[in-house]
Amino acid sequence: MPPPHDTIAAISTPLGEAGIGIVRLSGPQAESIARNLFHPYGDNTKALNSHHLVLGQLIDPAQGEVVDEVLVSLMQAPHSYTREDVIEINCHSGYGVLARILDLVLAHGARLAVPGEFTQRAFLSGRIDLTQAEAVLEVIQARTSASLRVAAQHLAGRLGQEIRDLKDRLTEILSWVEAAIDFGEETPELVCDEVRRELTALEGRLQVLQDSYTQGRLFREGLDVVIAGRPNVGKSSLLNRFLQEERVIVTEIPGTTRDVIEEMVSIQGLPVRLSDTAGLRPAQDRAEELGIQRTQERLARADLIIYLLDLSQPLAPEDELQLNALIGRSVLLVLNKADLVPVLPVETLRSRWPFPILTISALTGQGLHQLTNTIFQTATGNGLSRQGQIVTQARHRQNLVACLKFIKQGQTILSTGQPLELLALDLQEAVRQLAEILGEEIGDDVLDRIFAQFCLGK
Ligand SMILES: Nc1nc2c(ncn2[C@@H]2O[C@H](COP(=O)(O)OP(=O)(O)OP(=O)(O)O)[C@@H](O)[C@H]2O)c(=O)[nH]1
Ligand SMILES: [Mg+2]
Repeated sequence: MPPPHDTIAAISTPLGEAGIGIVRLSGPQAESIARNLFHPYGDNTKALNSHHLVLGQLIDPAQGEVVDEVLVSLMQAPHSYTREDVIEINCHSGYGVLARILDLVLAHGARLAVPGEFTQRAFLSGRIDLTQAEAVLEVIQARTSASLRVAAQHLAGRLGQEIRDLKDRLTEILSWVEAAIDFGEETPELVCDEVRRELTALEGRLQVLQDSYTQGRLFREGLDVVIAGRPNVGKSSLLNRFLQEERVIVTEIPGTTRDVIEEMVSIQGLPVRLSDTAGLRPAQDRAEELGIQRTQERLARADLIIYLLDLSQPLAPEDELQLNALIGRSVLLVLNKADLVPVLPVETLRSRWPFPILTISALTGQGLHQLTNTIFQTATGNGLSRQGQIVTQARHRQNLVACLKFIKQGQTILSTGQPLELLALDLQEAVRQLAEILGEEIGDDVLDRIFAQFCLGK
């Protein structure tokens, strides 16, 4: 793909009223466009040195009218985000100011960037690999400190480095196999043994990376937790407890919540999408029927279900039906209203359903700490891994799965004594899968799909 030669521009901060907004330009004309519009205060000769911030006025040359007082920085190629000349105009943030400055730079020769185009240029110029480009979006979207930590490691290129290591190792093994093919008949058994041993070691490392996606997905997308149960058991009260605010209406009237209410919370650094739902019972009108339908849809795709029971009430037939339907799913059976006199037969619950049982009071907060611990443990197994690289992107996982498949095929070829040419083909494919993760061999359609997820100005 040839490097782009036009100059792009976009508003890089959210459109709205705020202290600072930034219009960014990248490309060969960035500096000259800025020089046309920007009038530094004081000594002009020192203006726009690379990597310096300069204060002055942005003036519309057509009317000689001052648009805003701005700070402008020039980052000359190749020492910039895109490796092209980059200009950042720090103005005041407001719809009118930002739109006017953008219009002016467009009128002076820049083209409006498409979403993700700055980062795409950073990738195309070779400053970052594709895992790092994807990490930019991960950093922007990180909801908790733990998610951010993983994203920042990816941005720093740690995952890319690990993949490059694996790819180099695999390429070396491939070169042994190719050499053995060239030497023809006298293929030494020794080479095959060595190849087998090395491939097994690589399989182990690839498997660890592939498995890390179970956690990685959680960091990126969050854990989908649904609170369900009969009306009035305290589902909405529990959501409010988690959020520490009166987000949802709570009343003593059964059937208060009729829709799904979803909020993000951080549970020990884990991003959790927590949904309060309409209570499960035979619906009494059309709205409730639709609400209960939504509850069932949410239950079907939840990662974890908090099934709430009111321990001051006997078990209802609806509960039994629902709990039977949830066998095999990840469920916590949570008994609420621990501050009241218990009626619920806990031993019966324990003997009939395989779910962990916890007791809480959404009213007093009793047991909440243990509940959050259990949610965290259930989701992460042994807690969040702090060592090694974590794969967060489905795209990376797919390539890892394919890479492993080709290596396993290769091992079979070795152990069944088939021609080494076949092994070489599989290893070439395996290498190609890793190159795809890094973006070294990748179709434009895939690239477009990746960068289309970005916001404008990134
Ligand atoms: N004593 C006691 N009352 C509680 C507790 N949790 C909730 N309640 C009360 O139970 C009633 C129902 O609470 P909600 O949170 O609205 O229950 P819900 O499950 O969302 O009910 P629906 O929206 O109708 O399905 C309210 O009067 C709450 O104050 C608790 O731990 N102890
Ligand atoms: Mg409710």
